[in-house]
Amino acid sequence: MPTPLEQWVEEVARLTKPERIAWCDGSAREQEEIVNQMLRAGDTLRLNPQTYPNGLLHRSNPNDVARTEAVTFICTREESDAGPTNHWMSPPEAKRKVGALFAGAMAGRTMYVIPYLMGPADSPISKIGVEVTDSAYVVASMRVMSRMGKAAQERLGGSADFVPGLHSLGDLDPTRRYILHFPEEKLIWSFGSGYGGNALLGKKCFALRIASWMAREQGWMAEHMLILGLEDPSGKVTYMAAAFPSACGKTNLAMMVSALEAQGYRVWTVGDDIAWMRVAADGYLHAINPEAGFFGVAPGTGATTNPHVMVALRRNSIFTNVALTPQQEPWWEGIDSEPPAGLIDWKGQPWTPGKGPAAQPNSRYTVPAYQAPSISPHWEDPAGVPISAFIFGGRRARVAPLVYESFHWQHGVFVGATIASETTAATTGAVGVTRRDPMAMLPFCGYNMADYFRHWLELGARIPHAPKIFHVNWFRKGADGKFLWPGFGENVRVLKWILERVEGRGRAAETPIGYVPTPDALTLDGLNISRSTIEELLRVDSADWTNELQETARFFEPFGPRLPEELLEEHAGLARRLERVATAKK
Ligand code: OXD
Ligand code: MN
Repeated sequence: MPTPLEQWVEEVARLTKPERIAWCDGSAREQEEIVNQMLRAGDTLRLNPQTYPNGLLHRSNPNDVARTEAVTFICTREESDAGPTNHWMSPPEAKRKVGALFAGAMAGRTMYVIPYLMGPADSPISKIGVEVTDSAYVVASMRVMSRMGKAAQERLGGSADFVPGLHSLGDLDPTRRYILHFPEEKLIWSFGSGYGGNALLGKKCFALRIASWMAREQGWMAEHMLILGLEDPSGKVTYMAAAFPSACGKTNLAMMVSALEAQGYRVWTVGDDIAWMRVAADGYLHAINPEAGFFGVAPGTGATTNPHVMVALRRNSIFTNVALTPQQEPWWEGIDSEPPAGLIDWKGQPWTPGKGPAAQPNSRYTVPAYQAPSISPHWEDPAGVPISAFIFGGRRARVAPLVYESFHWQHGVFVGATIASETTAATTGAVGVTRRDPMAMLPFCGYNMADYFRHWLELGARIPHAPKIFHVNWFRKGADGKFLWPGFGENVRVLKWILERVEGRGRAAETPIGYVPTPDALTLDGLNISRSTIEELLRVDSADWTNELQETARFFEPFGPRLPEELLEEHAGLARRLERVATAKK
């Protein structure tokens, strides 16, 4: 009697007609074969074995370098269950249309079957997925990003409890590219792209879109959040989870070298992109990182912005669409060295100044998490780590102060639901446009976001020790257009204030938007920053926020009556508080 997995694999083989089927066990021998396959295909090179042992450089098709939200669909029976922020296709139409593309798509190719585990091997919070793919690059990347092969296969046994994901590169024609999610049957179909966020199905497709649906059904949370531990001078570690839109520095924050290390404050990394969280018996929300690696944006990463990752990616790492030096080492803008003579750009062409960036702006490194010097000793703790604070943030040149704390959970959900950010290169489309990105989940919520807000509100009421909710903005600019805050390792000063607020200390002033630190509440010693800059960073401008209120109302409109009443209450509350301040000033 075939197992449910064997039956599904047979079914997709009948559809896609591969030349051979390879079941991945995650062994070293298999890895060698996969790498050889990639080298033979000509789109992958070995990096300098002395300085980057086991390092690979992969060059993707230039039309396939970022997530493609316009062709990412949630396929629910009812369109309203996908909601106004998702693209929707009916399941029968999706199966017909994209099924026709999958038909025979793997002819002449190997079909790899990758059983994988999202989360630590012994954690009850972990889940199993199986990706079937015709891309060797996907196999090599899944090996870094998940616990794949034997461990997952053994945990699955003959059970049907896995999320199937079918992936084919097809012919990489962007007009035949579809990233489909069927949350009602917990199924993923991805066709026509090899880009990480579209093709490594454990990541955005399973761990966020399908998992967010499961989390609502089963009473837990799947969030686009990094997880870090802040150690204080007594050695106590307080865990925080933070949501920022793509390419806003989550990886750098999670792996930060603290500017306050001499004072005993140190940051430990648990995860850099996704958190799965459940209420535990101790009354805290406990988080695991479902992933096993980091898939980070390379440009802008260097010894000053993220020294820990620069150490980590020296071995066993895959680089995608970065430039290559004559020493066969990876190079990108912001790596702390000038472009060397003889640089080869991400398309494999000789690079010369004036030719544009040598590395694609969304080029990536894929590195095993355990290699990070900052990795937390608890990163694979089956029970997860208890979360004391949620931090929302975005990239905002104006409006949002450096940090503020919400008044209570419901207000915090409003703060998360209304975050906005200037867009980056992580997805196709215009860069630098401000868009609302609730909880940084806009591209990743697998269902109607109004219901997602409801889930947040309801779950909060069930967490005896609910995390306090904060908002940060490292990107505020002054009148001269320059960033006011130095960012990176200095951000620990903000985390320290958050820790103090969690512990019921930390000075703050009440403003219409929440509690903002008083200028003397932040630990600023050793930092060359003027009092007026700090005041500007912490300023809450009533006119800006009144405008923000209008934009928020416009953003809420399409959700109609499905939007929880509580968010409208919070909106009205903010309006009232701004009004009161305006009246007092007159
Ligand atoms: C990512 C993203 O790659 O959010 O993590 O786009
Ligand atoms: Mn992300």
